[in-house]
Amino acid sequence: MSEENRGKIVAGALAPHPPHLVYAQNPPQNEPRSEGGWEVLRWGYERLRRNWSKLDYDVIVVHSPHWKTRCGTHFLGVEHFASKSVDPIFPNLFRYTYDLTVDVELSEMICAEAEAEGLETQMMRNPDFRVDYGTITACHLSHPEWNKPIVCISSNQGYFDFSNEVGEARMLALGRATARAIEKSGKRAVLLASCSLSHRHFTKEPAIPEDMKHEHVYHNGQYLWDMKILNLIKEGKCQEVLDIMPDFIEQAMAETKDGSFTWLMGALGIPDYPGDVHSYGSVIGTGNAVVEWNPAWKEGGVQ
Ligand code: 2X7
Ligand code: FE2
Repeated sequence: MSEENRGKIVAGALAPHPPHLVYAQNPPQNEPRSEGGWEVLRWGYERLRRNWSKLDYDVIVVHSPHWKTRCGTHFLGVEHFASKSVDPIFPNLFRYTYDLTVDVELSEMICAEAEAEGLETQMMRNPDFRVDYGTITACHLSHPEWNKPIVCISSNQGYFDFSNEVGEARMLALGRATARAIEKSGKRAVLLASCSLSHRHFTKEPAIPEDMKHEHVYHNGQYLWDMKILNLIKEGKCQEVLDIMPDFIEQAMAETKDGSFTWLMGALGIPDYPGDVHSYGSVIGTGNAVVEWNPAWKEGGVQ
């Protein structure tokens, strides 16, 4: 394959999925109506969308913590899904009618490369499968037009069944497999790691969920952990982030325990250039950041 026909990852993002962010936006697909809220995080997504509207890409590849699979990593393997997604914890905020297409060819290629890495895998062929809200929310917030196919990857339970170290090793392997498959496919892809950072959250919801006088950092230790991670990312030190990831997971109850972040790092070749932190904010006390990496920045830093 000639150099120009090679597929590539054109960008990647940490793309948190609290359903609150979609609720606050009032898109036509979501039934409940809101008065807004969580603007700073949503402005971060606005910046991401502005940047990505200038990129040429064919497909969105997303890894989600809310599609949990017991035995290995699964991939959506049906071309079209349309249904209503209702958040199990926040049905008052998220009842979203979705209609999406899947790039099954690329899904199968990533699945095959993941097997070559020694990972347990499976294609998900049930046409009535309900796509998880972590996938739908991150895709909606980064590309609400829904006019590009997606590839959706489940989170296997390696961190929970074995250890954080086993989980991390698997996710780096899955990331490498994703990058190889994209390269072989000849397609141009953007990647979404659909996850929050620190994840300790409120146990009581305010009467008006979008009443921002209630929204705040839950625990300063968790906040300091999030800042440690984000400052390393801003300095281009993602290997250092991975070095402390097992401790971060334990001490900040981080949602990175489902592997999305480390998968993204593996796919991007563990960036040694700065990621652009578009925004940080809490949602029911959890730490969330919208962060973008573009391999074209490798030489020039953040543009
Ligand atoms: O799934 C989530 C999350 N990760 C963080 C905050 C609020 C709700 O849902
Ligand atoms: Fe979540």
